[in-house]
Amino acid sequence: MPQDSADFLGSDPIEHPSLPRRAFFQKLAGLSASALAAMAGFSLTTGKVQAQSGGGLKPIGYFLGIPIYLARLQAQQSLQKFPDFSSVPFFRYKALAPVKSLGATPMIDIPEGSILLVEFDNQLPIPIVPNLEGGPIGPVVAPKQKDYLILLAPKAGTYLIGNAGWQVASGPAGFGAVLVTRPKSGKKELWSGGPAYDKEFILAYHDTDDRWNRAIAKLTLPNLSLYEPNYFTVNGLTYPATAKDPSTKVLSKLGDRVLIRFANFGRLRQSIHFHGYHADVAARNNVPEKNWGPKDTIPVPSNQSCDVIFKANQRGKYPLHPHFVPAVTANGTYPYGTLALIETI
Ligand SMILES: [Cu+2]
Repeated sequence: MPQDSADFLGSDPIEHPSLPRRAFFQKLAGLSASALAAMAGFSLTTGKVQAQSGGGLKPIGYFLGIPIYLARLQAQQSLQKFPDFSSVPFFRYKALAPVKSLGATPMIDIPEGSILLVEFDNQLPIPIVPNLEGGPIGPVVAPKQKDYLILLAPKAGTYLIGNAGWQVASGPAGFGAVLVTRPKSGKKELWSGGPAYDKEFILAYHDTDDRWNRAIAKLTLPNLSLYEPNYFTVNGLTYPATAKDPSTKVLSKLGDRVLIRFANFGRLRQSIHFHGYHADVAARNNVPEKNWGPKDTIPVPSNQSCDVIFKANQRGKYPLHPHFVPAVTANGTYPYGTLALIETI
């Protein structure tokens, strides 16, 4: 590894704002995976995970009555072709079955309050430090090694799993997995007693300066003082693929209450604009919004989530896109990028 990349790649994990449960998280994260496995009376290597009809995970064991879930992700490099005929290297978490993949973005779906072990199989030539934004930071996972991020699933909501080890370059590089925790009520509501919905979508945004990714692919340090993103993806996809993929085509029936969980892994703050409908913000970064009111543009800060609900009160096809022109282009060519479609039938 070149010497000049040492600071960037081997740097200490960044500090994150606290969650109320952070103290508990860290206590739990302090246990090794094998210690936790021993206490729970099962072996991680023989623990079986089976797919559920809903695509969720099944518990692999229990600890003091609390269900334990295992989700497996692999960190790998890929080369993505864009409609401007360029190919850009990305460094992403890939979902390993039965973890679902929304486009290229893994989605872990478990009940709130459960114990989650996320296994990271690092196939990259450089270490990663997986983390939950605002929550625990996992171990350093060396190249070609596996290790676990262990956490207590926070209250029902939408959370971001990133790579604290690469600091500001992590999102642009492509890292990101969404953690959705479900309310104990078992109902289609954001949290127990919270806003209800009929259909649900998860849209995860990334912005990328391809010069950064090309530098990282050569194991060199990007010019961190200059960030001019020119590629933009939602669930790892770009328009027109976004208009066809079931994860990014917001398809519903007239009268449905449609929940969209926005997750922004990029460095830019996005302002996501609706055509055809107004949406209510239900929670910003899992903090319930007290003052509801119809909005056609929803700010989603970097490394945060925002849960919005709109009523599909008219039929038709309408664009849904960040209100930032470069974000609907591929290196300046329009219309690509994070342009997506809402269709109500
Ligand atoms: Cu528009």
